[in-house]
Amino acid sequence: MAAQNLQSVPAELSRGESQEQSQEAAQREADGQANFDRVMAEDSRIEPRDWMPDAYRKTLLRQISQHAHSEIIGMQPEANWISRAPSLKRKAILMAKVQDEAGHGLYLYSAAETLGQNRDKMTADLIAGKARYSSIFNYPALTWADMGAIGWLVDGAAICNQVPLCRASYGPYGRAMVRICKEESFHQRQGFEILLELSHGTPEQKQMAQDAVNRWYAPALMMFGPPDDDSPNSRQSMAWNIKRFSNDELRSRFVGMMVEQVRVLGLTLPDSEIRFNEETRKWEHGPLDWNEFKEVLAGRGPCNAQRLERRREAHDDGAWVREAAAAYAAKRQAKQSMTTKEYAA
Ligand code: BYC
Repeated sequence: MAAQNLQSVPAELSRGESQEQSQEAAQREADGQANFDRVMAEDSRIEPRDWMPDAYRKTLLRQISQHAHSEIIGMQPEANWISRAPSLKRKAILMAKVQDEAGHGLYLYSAAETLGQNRDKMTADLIAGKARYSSIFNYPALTWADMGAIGWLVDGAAICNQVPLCRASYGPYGRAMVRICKEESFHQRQGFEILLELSHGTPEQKQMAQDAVNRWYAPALMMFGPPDDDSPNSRQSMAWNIKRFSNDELRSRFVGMMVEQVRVLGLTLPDSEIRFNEETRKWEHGPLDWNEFKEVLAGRGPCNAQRLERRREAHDDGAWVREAAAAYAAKRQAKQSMTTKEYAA
């Protein structure tokens, strides 16, 4: 009997403790949820240490990692033109722009890390072809005018999509977007300026600019994502104040902006169905090939294989840098702990 009691007392105690712990955990979760609901209702911000629902964390990680990978893969079409830029000035500008994209990728990977995601894992997923990045970067940049069209249309679409993200409910993402948008705005102007110069150049140059606009227009419109009826994530992301506007709403605003700017360029948009609907007060555009979009997302776009192959090569080429950085960090840490020991002694 005594032996039985001896065994049962600690078991009961530990059951008691774990019940208490689980009650505390449940209370913490209820408080966390109440705080989260309040923040959403007040349109305020969630910070990394705040409690957040798992689904919110997952949605943010899905979007932020996709966005970070887009910036990194997005360096490729333009980097391919640095050595072929027509002047030293153009080379310097393009190089600075591509460097900015790398910076954007790094801010965004850092934002994803605050949600508990490991950066190496994100990179591993990307190079294994398991992660998404923007459809737009699976199209080829065929001529110098494509640098203009990418800057004007692709960065223009990016700004339209990303300015509302500066108010995203997750603090680190919103703050990263503020800086990114400032830089994107410079990028768009440099693209516009390339096209402006070409469109006022020789007839061949003007034609080259028009061809580039013709090729990038529809893929740029698809950057905003599938039509609202076919966008499974929009509603929840908008309820959580991550996305502020639907895909179609932003696409329509973008068309309205481009209609004005293309006139200044002296070029045209390859879409005869663009019109302003007086009733809805929205810009409308012609049909887009959503099958093509699905093919690109499935990895079967014109450049998907090439982009991933180049990213893998770059990762392998960078192995020595990662090894050197790790060795340097270990050396510094050893030196630091030695100093701490000496200090303690
Ligand atoms: N490409 O329910 P939906 C740049 C996916 S970088 C590929 O509407 P959501 C630049 C979507 O992820 C520009 N995938 O999703 C860089 C989802 O799949 P999962 C990058 C796309 O998240 C260098 C599924 O389709 N910008 O500007 O509510 C040089 C259903 O879609 C795309 C960003 O990443 C696409 N275009 O809305 C120059 C902005 N569209 O995840 C320039 C941040 C959709 O369920 N991201 N999908 O497997 C966003 O604003 C939103 O994530 C999206 C999609 C509007 C893109």
